[in-house]
Formats: sequence, C-alpha cells, structure tokens
Amino acid sequence: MDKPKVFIARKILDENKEYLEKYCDLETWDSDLEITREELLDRLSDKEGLLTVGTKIDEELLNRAPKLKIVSNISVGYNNFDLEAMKKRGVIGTHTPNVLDDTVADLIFGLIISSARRIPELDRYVKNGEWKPQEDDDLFGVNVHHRTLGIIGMGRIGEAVAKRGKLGFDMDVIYYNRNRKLETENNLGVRYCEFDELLKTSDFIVLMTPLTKETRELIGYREFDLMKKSSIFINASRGQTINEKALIEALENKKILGAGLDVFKIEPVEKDNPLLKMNNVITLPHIGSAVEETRRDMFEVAVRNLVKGVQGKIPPNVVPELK
Ligand code: 8YV
Repeated sequence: MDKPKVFIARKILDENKEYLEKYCDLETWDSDLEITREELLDRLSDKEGLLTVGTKIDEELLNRAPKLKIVSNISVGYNNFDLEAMKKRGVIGTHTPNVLDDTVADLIFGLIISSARRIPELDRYVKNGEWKPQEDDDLFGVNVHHRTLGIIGMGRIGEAVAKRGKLGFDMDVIYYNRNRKLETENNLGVRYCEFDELLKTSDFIVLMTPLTKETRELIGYREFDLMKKSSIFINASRGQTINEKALIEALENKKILGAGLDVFKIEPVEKDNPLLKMNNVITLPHIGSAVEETRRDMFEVAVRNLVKGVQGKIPPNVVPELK
C-alpha cells in the first residue's frame, strides 16, 4: 500500500525524518528561508498531512489541500488554526503541550529578574567600558523576592511560573483565569484574584494566556492605566494579546516601570518599533521554547502526532476545540 503523502514545511532533525520515512511519503522544505504561501499551497494539493509552525490554516489553504487530514503544529500555541474551518472539513489539528512548560517558565523568570535588576542595561554599561559606581542609585533595580506576582492565564506554563515565584522567591502569587484552579491554589498557596484587582496590586504582571478571540488585546490602555507605576509587565504569550500602542504609551508616560517581551504584534519586530529604543524594556526574538532538548522533544511530539493523524488514528495532542 502507498504510504500517505505528507509535507514538512520547515527544517526538522534527521531523526525526525528517519521516523517519518517509515510511515509516510515525505516531501520536505529544507531551505532556511521560510516557504512562500503560494509554494506551500501548491505543495499541499496531494498531501494528507502537514507539519508546520505558525502557518495560517484557513479556508484558502484547506480549499487547496483537499486530501488534508491533519496539521501538526510544532508549537503549543495554535492561534494559526481557523478552528471553525478545520472542524467543518474534519481536519485534525495538533500541538505540542507539556514538553515546553518549564523551559518557557524559566525564560519568563529570566525576564522578570533581568527587568527588575536591569541586567541587560548594566551589561551594556560594563561592556562599553563604563563601570558605573555602585552608589549610582539611578541604576538601582527593584526586588523580585517577596513582591506580588500576578499571572494572567493559569495554564500549565502559568503554573510553572507560579511555582518558581512562590517556592523560589517567596512571592505573593495571585492569578486570574477563566476558571479557578482550586488544586493549584491548594498545592501552591496561590490566590485567585479578579482581573482589575490583579492589575492594580501586582508588582510583576505576567501575561500567559493563549491568543483567542476573547484574549486579543486583552491588555490595552485601560489595563495599563490600572497598573502600579512601579510595576513590570511581562509578555511571552503572543504579541496580539496586548495593544502594543497602549504599552508604548504606558512606558513613555511612566505609567509602568518596565517590560519584558518575548513576543510582538509583528514578528520579526519592525526596526522602527519604539520599544527597541527603551532601556527599561527587554526585547527577545520569541525564544520561549528555544532550548535544544526542548525543541527536540517538541519535534518528536509533533512528528508522532502527524503519523497518527495520517494513519486515521486519533493523535495524542489534538487541540481541545477539535477533539
Ligand atoms: C514557538 C511558541 O512555537 O510553542 C509555542 O506556542 O510560541 C514557541 O514555542 C517556537 O518559537 C517555534 O517558532
């Protein structure tokens, strides 16, 4: 019997290819340059499976891929899926949860500590030959330990951040989520808090909600206005969960103390984005899960999902809305 045809829209590891070749007829995109939309649509005309990151899976793509059974995302986020369109066609969508939780939580803590203690800014001084005297209180930071950490979106990654804050840094951890997480509250001693109250009382606000219709620009002018002037805002979810203009305005007008960002409205971030000029903003190129062993795990989960999907079986990590 012919093996099912699949398209791999980005570079994967040799071990992934070896695994996939056992079960699938493989076509791969091996260039470092991202595949163009048109090229991708052409390649999908006879494919049953697609392995990708961030590709928009919408009506247009589905129309051009009549045999498609599964799209396997190499990411935990799946805001690239038009869930309604996929549901209508019976196309499965999978993601890579769990394996990156601690890795992303580590990065978020990195952003918290480096914003609070101004590590990148001070690093630049030292490397530029300027040894700022320790008495220069213009360069003092703020404490992380024993401060209030507010987490918006208490999923698996949110919990991993809460654990670090509570157990590692004796922080008072509060959270806001669509539904309460009583087990986490009991296990970790974190407190549920209404949205506005969290914004008003947190020293560090971590946004860790998936991007959906409901969370698009969840944090805007009103929300930044509610935050303390001394607060630091961290976003490692998706750039569109905030109104970026409102963040820029809040920073320019000193409505908040600083920000740590791994994600932007437009990625790669535009060169003239004012955030890039601000010393009190740490900017990273969307590297929350970018650790070799974590990426290897994500790839492995994603290729296994793909194979199950093209075999007509139910893959382990179908996204909840398409189950
Ligand atoms: C990216 C992420 O997938 O998993 C997610 O949702 O945002 C990241 O892990 C990764 O950066 C690959 O581009």
